[in-house]
Amino acid sequence: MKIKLIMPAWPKSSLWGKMGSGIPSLSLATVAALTPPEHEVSIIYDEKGPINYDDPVDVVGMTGMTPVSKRAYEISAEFRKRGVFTVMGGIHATMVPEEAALHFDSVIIGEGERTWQELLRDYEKGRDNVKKFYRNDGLIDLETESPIPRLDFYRKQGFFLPNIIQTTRGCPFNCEFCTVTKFFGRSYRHKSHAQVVREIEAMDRDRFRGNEVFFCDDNIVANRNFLIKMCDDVTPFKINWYAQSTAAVADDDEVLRKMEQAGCKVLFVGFDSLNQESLDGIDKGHNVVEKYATVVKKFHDRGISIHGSFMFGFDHDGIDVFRKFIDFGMKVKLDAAFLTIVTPFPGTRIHERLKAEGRIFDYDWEHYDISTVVYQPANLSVKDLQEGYWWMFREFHTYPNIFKRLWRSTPSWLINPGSNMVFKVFGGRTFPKVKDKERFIDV
Ligand code: B12
Repeated sequence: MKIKLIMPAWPKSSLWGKMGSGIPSLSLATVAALTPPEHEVSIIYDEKGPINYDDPVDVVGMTGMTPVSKRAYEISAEFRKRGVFTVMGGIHATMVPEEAALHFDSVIIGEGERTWQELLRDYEKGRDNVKKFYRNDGLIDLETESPIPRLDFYRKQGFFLPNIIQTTRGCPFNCEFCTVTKFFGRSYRHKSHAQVVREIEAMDRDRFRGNEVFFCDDNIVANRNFLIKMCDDVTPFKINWYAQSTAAVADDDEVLRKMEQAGCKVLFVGFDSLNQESLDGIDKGHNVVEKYATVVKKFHDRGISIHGSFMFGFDHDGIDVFRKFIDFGMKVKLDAAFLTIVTPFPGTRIHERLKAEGRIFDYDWEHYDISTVVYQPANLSVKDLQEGYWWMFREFHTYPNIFKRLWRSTPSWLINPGSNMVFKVFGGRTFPKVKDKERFIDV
């Protein structure tokens, strides 16, 4: 059987649509690895060129976040016109399976281990045997059931960070805006240490940038013992690695020391807000704003750069949040930042709440691109939130501000200047200049 796995492109009008994917999809590399070897499988990035709808193929599988879902539905429609069987899995399909089922022949809800193979077996018995929905009973055993992802598909495809690995799944927290705990429940599982080592060994690390590895765990620091042992396993590989974590790990000197020793160079930290009331309001009270500057310093002292994630437009946010962010980012020399407007993704508690309050005015998933206001904020007008965000994004990425933040900063020569320049160039092309910006500065 011939199977195509496709990553649909982001809307061209969005920041991510313009930037393109620097990191390839581990979701599709994992599904490819789960595909029995008798089938011919390929992975295609929609953003990298036109899809050949007439290429003979039996099954098309797609994944995707919410903002790409409309494009996924378009691609599926083209294949279905030609009689090809289409399947959708991943985060968006899992959060709104009934919607996805309107556009796909079948939907995989949740993890694809077990269910993908079950679907393919059913398909081989005849298309009529394939169910509309597949869902595992419970979660898979990550220690024994996870395959080595087929990263070989991404070689020579021009990805910025082609080597990716996931060692754990889940997060012990349940922040109002996040889908992770909805997807996995409050579970936190990890792969076996032997599997982590095998996955790194299988990577193509003998070329330019090949020593850089992206850990795409939801929250890599949630199991202290596992993390410490994993750091010991990773150290001999002498890789430079990047991962996502919470700010609280900065309190644990032993863990920081291990991470530094193992080659951790960048942490993507969910600070989310500089407004403690906003954090408390979204059940993220474990983040303490007063400690943020010390947190950044502690990481920097270990040679670990911080790419902070911040959201704007929470119910307690006023017009001062944009300038406060600039002041903070400049003061602590934040190496890079993921700046987003609060986005009530389907399946999240914030989506349900804002919907119940009648505050979501836009359900076009293409606008859920994390830079567009789709709901009525409580303490800001829609215009101020949108324009304040545009102003702040551009201001954080002016050449003098990039230079001041990175000068004598942590030594990640590749990713820090790279990320800032990408945000500067593509942010500049996506977000218009704001005329009366004084209203964001003089507060
Ligand atoms: C790693 C990651 C990233 C990485 C890499 C993304 C990439 N290349 O795919 C980076 C840091 C770049 C990133 C960026 C963003 N991310 Co992100 N990211 C994740 C994270 C933590 C893990 C995704 C992953 O690779 N998991 C590992 C794979 C193996 O698991 P999986 O995707 O669940 O796939 C399994 C099943 O779902 C299923 N499956 C999936 N697809 C398919 C397809 C088929 C055919 C089948 C059969 C099965 C199947 O089988 C797989 C094996 O079990 C998720 C959280 C999460 N746990 O999902 C957020 C998440 C996907 N990201 C999210 C967001 C919002 C973003 C950003 C918009 C954030 C920002 N601040 O800018 C950007 C957008 C980037 C982009 N252009 O896509 C949201 C999406 C919400 C939504 N409803 O769309 C999530 C869910 C996080 C959250 N807190 O809610 N992200």
